[in-house]
Amino acid sequence: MLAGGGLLLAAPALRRARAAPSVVEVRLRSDPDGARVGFDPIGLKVAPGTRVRWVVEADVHTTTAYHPDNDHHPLRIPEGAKPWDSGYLVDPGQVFEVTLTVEGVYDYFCAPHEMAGMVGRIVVGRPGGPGARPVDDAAYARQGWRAIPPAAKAAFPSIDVIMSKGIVRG
Ligand SMILES: [Cu+2]
Repeated sequence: MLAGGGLLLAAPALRRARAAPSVVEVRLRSDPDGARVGFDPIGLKVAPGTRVRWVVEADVHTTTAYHPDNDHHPLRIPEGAKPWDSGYLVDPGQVFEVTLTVEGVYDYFCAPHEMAGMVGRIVVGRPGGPGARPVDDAAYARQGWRAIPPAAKAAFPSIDVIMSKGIVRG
């Protein structure tokens, strides 16, 4: 009887261990003229280990981490986190995925639409790291990094709002 009871207690833990990682979806949107573009949601709070899936809805986009490895853009993801760059996503329904494990703030942009302010922000666990600090183009210039265009700078949702709402729509 004792052995049987022990097995019952162990079963839920086994199920949890085998569960797939949670996935959140971000749409890459555009109106028919390409005049209004954006990530939806633009801001997200997720747990470490969450898989983020970007899905093309319309137009051509990328999802590209703010990281010097990505054509000298400034570092705005946690130190030690792996940068990503989807390359051009051209077909509706096309997806690109990353799993975010390091805690902190991740800022990213769409290469063809960064000037138009197409950026996104994901907070993994607790906010911290370079993405949690204000944009500082003068400091970026000293590192040989690019400036962040004004429309992009203005578009980042605030970390406080992301933390309180969990999801922020553009
Ligand atoms: Cu875009």
